[in-house]
Amino acid sequence: MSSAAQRSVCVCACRMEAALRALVLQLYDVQAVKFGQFKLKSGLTSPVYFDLRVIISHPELLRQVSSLLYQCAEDAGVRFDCVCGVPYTALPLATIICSTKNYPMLIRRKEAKDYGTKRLIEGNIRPGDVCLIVEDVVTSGGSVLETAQVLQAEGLKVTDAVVLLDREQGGGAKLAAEGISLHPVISISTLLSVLLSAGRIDQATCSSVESFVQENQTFKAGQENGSTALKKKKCEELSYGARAALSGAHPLAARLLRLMEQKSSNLCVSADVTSAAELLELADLLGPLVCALKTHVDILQDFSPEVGVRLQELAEKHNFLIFEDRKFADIGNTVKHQYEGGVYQISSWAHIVNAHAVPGPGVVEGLRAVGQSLGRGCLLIAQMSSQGSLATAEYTQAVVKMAEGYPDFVFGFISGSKISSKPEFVHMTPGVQMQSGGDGLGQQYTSPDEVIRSKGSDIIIVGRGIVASADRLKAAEEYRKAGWEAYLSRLSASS
Ligand code: S5P
Repeated sequence: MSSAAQRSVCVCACRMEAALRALVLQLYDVQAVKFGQFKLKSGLTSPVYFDLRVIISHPELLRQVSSLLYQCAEDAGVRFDCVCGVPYTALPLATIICSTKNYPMLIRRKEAKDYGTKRLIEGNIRPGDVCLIVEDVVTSGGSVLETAQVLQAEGLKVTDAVVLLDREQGGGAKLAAEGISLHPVISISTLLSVLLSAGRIDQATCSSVESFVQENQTFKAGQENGSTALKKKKCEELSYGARAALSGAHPLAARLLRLMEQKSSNLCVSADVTSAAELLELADLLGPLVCALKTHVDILQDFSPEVGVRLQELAEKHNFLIFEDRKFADIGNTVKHQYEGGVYQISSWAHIVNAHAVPGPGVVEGLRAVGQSLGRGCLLIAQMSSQGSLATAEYTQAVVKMAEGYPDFVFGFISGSKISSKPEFVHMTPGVQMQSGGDGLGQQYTSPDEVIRSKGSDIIIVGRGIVASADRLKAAEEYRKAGWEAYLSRLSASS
């Protein structure tokens, strides 16, 4: 670098430092930062309190903070397509960034409206876009993460967040463990040292805040202060095999994850054929390549109890699970009968069934009353692949919550992407074909690579991509390979 260039970098850095110093003093002067004894929401008494809401009463300061937040993202080389502020204090900050820098904005609602569209995000959502999160203060990182999860459930990517003030209590580490880089404009240490050197606070105040920060780390000691290996493990994606060994894994999920690892397959074939002979032929032909075989038993023209028995034999022979895609959606008492009795006696031969959550927890309880003692498991339908699906982000989140209430029976989801960060849950995604497009009846297709690598799902469900192919075995092998390679590259990207 030439000496002139070096000088200009130095001038820039000094200017930036001066700007930050002036900002800290202004924040103090408008009482956005206060020292004393403050009772926090958590019940703790803190020697420092931040109330950045006051900055909306100071237009010049509001503009300055917004500009520094944007500059912070720019300096870190963050690439993004749109911006979302964490409600509520960061909303005006995000608005100013978007209007001055020409970015589309999204608004996250804290509560979904109970009329109209019931959306949790306002603004035009373009799945796949990268959304930058803007926040005023980060303590544990919880609010940023919550907003990120709502955005991710809508198909947006969240890789970075900018924050005006990092309290340095573990929020950065927590977000990093979730794959989000936090970029603070000011850290609490910088704030303290500026205020101390300007004589706004004394050494005793400064020390008491420092001790408070140190003693109130929110990211658990083992994760934050442990060995590098431990920290790395937290950020790394667990393999299917490792997830099978988790103590909280449902026995059927563990069996499924284990056999996926053994067979190098995250492919579930949707055997949507209408004759029993063809179904059994398909199960025998593709059995070695799949982790699960999905049936719609009620489309068979010639079902007999023999079909269930033969399917079980083939599942044993080729080591796969049988998933009856019955999509139960009634009150508990009715689904109990539908699962256990009638013509199909589904619980006697299907390892896995699925259910809509729309009736409420009773649907799970009815199914569980039949299936749990048989060692069966259930997937809740949290999202659908079809165009115009009414499953909103709020609905999907409620389904995840419902699933968490039944860990002894519900072990995962039918969803378009990973919707729960709990590694015990298995995500299965339908609407998969190598080519994008649809079927003219509302089905929408995504590629195996997109589903597994980008959307973080675990299992691809492929129907006509294989069943309608002239060479079903060859097509199944292509899908198995594509799904598995996507999984391997996802694993290596996280390590
Ligand atoms: O949202 C969904 C849920 C399911 S289970 N979308 C789906 O397509 N399915 C099922 O997956 C559907 O009933 C069908 O059996 C399979 C997809 O078949 P394909 O031929 O379109 O791959």
